[in-house]
Amino acid sequence: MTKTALITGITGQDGSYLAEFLLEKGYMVHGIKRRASSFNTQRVDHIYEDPHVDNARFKLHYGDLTDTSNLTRILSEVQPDEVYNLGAQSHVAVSFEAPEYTADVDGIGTLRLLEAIRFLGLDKKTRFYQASTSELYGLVQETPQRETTPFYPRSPYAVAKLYSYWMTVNYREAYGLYACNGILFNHESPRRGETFVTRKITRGLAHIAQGLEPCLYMGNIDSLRDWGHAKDYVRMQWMMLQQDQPEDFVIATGKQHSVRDFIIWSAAELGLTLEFTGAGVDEVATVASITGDMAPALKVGDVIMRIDPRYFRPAEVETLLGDPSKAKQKLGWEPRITAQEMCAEMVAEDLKTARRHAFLKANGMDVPVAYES
Ligand code: NDP
Ligand code: GDR
Repeated sequence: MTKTALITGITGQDGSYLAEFLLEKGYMVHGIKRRASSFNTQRVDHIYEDPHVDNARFKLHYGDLTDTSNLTRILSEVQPDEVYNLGAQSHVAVSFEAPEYTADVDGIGTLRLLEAIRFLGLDKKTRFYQASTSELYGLVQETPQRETTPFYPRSPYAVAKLYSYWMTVNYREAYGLYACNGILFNHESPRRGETFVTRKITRGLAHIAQGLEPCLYMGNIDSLRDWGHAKDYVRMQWMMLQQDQPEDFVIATGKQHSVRDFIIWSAAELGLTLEFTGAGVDEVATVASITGDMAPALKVGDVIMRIDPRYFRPAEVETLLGDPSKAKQKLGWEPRITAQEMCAEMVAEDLKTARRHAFLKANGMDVPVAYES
């Protein structure tokens, strides 16, 4: 029998990969998209199906995690077997700028969904996945971080997600709902939002190499993260809802790298080696050597990265490293793509776009301008 899934955040990085994955498994996939003044479905346009065609298996509904009646109506119409709550104001730095909105969407939004499932009597039918995060560990209390490591959130985003984590546990314990938290460490891809650090680097360096931008401005480049590929991580989101009993899992690679490493890898993909000089806010990265033809706009000695304290956070999460052994033992899950392979894929995609833009610019045509990141 065809299963039905409802995905909040379907227009985001994970939502788009998860929708592809579930369609391949034969699911009917419903997603919630926000009303915006311009198109915001680029990541799922390739799987869009004309709703006028019989047996379309992909359907989008207008909605918002801040709107209880909207969520309740959609759940009532869709009657999903599985709900994946991926929707969120997901940018940690932005959560310091908009803490109340972040709490409403990332915290109370989860409660609205859980309560609607209960209110509609779907609690025996519907399984619920909550997009929890390694940001819950914040000021880390134990390394590596596992399911039992105490939480210490360090941002309005993480505090809102902590509320959702416990609400998910509470609905499982109080009402017997099949509800799970995936505590996911950072995961990236060519579809990663342009203002998260990995994509900012791959896109920025590809632009600089093609002469479209002068320099990358970064925050704390000594920050350490456990980076995986979003494709590997959405597979695990689905696996968590296929077990006999609902449980929470850490999803990570178990390997840690610095933001600086990611800059060095990305530069290497473009044929560049870098020299880092100076310290603190005065640190810069200079081109030390160039091979190949991927960076025609650069010469040895060019400064391609500077520090801008604007990108420092009021409270930083300095280091995260996950222990995915529970996921491996109980579900047989292991990441297939390494952080360096992922970096190469991201640079290759961003270079393609940058080359296209450089060609347009060279021929007197408009190209999208670089924007705030
Ligand atoms: P994205 O930022 O790429 O996607 C977020 C999605 O949420 C988008 O579809 C966005 O819509 C939607 N959204 C934002 N606000 C609302 C709202 N008020 N109502 C309904 N939908 C909304 O995030 P990712 O795909 O990277 O992450 C998915 C989830 O996993 C998020 O909850 C994130 O916090 C969490 N997470 C992510 C990790 C990562 O490393 N990627 C790690 C751990 C957890 P729109 O496209 O219109 O902006
Ligand atoms: P994070 O991801 O905060 O871990 O949250 P992000 O890529 O934004 O930052 C990672 C680290 O890089 C440092 N950094 C910078 N970050 C950004 N965005 N821009 C910069 O210029 C910059 N310079 C240095 C940051 O300070 C940080 O230490 C992501 C999101 O996807 C969350 O939704 C998710 O829950 C967590 O990952 C796990």
